[in-house]
Amino acid sequence: MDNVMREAGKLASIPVDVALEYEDRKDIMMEDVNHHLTSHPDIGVLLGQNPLAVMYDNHRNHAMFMVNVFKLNAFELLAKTLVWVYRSYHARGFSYDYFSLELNAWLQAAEKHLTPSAAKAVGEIYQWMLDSHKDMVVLSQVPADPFAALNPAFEDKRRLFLAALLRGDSRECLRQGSESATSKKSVEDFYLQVVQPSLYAVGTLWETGDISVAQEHLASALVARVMAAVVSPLLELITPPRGGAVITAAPNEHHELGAWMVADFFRMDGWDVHYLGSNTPEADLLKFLSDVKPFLVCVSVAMSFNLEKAQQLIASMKADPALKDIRVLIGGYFFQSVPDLWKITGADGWAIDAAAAVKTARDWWTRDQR
Ligand code: B12
Repeated sequence: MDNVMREAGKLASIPVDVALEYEDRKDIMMEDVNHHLTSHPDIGVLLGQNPLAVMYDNHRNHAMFMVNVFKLNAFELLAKTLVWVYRSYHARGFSYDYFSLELNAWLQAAEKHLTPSAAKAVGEIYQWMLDSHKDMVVLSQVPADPFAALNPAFEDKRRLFLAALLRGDSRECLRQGSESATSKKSVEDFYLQVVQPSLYAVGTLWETGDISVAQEHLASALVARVMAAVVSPLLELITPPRGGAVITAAPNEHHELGAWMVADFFRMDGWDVHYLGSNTPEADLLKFLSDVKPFLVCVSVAMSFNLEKAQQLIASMKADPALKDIRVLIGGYFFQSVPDLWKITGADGWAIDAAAAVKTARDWWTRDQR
């Protein structure tokens, strides 16, 4: 993976006007790609007998994702995501040959529908993806271990909690929560050593086709119940000696548990927390920030296609004299695997998890109080 990431890091930047041209022409290019693949004589085998709608959906996501990649020149993110695409679609029956055919079809569509200079710039990225095909096949077969590099003392708890989530056993999840989360320190460990890795494991199982979206929904709903029923009551009595913190998922972002966990860590650290949950629209968030005037805002992004939304939000804040001094901390799952990606969002800082988020915020706060 290191090699592929290095090569991705060397790809030539895409000029802004080329990224905008790709965005403008993406639908017509997608029609060509859909047509090209639908008329392939072996399409049934290529898609592993999945309905065509699944492929169309993939092409729509691909176009949206590539707009982000080109606008942000986020080629390491592209490399990581390509491995994920190969793994998750192959697990659902797509053949590896489908990916080469699809990427070739995008290359041809770019040549047909973009101006020659834009087609050349974009074409170089597609050609790199095509050249990386064999690496992608190999890398996507390397099994991910979401429990690696964690404190072994919590190994049993993790396995039991994950098993209960997968069985949909709410009683057992609540029982484990009540037993594990009894004080500030134990909540921190329960969140970071048990709940978060269990959810990552749920994601990996979905990615490899071992569980359905319904089971993923069930698991996240159970976690939300445990957090609300067991942890929240422990946090209510902490008086805020520090500043205000608005914590939200980015516009269009539907993953909320990471932001929620961050919010709970801030509560335990004595901040005056306003937790807004998922998918807060930009205009409403800006208005809320100017009403509340917090010391900082935490923005959570889990899906790469929401990166640009977060970037726009932060740009709007920085352009507004009333909001420009509010510190912006950004985080979320995929920032963990692409070093420095957070910098393209324009945020003031990034943190890998809820504990690190609080530490960064506290450093900023302490420095400002001097
Ligand atoms: C639960 C879940 C869902 C739930 C979310 C429910 C909810 N109420 O939040 C639902 C079902 C809605 C969902 C939907 C989808 N999901 Co989903 N989901 C997950 C899952 C399994 C867990 C997410 C989670 O809660 N993690 C636990 C939290 C605690 O971890 P965290 O978010 O990383 O947060 C920590 C840090 O990142 C950090 N942090 C987070 N935010 C912030 C903010 C700041 C400021 C800071 C400093 C730090 C910080 O601190 C947190 C605590 O330590 C992940 C797997 C994963 N690896 O995370 C997939 C995952 C994120 N989903 C994925 C996908 C593909 C999807 C879907 C497209 C399809 C699907 N699987 O259903 C849709 C997209 C929906 C959409 N339009 O946005 C992929 C994304 C892959 C990629 N390449 O981008 C993942 C990684 C699964 C996988 N392995 O393939 N999902």
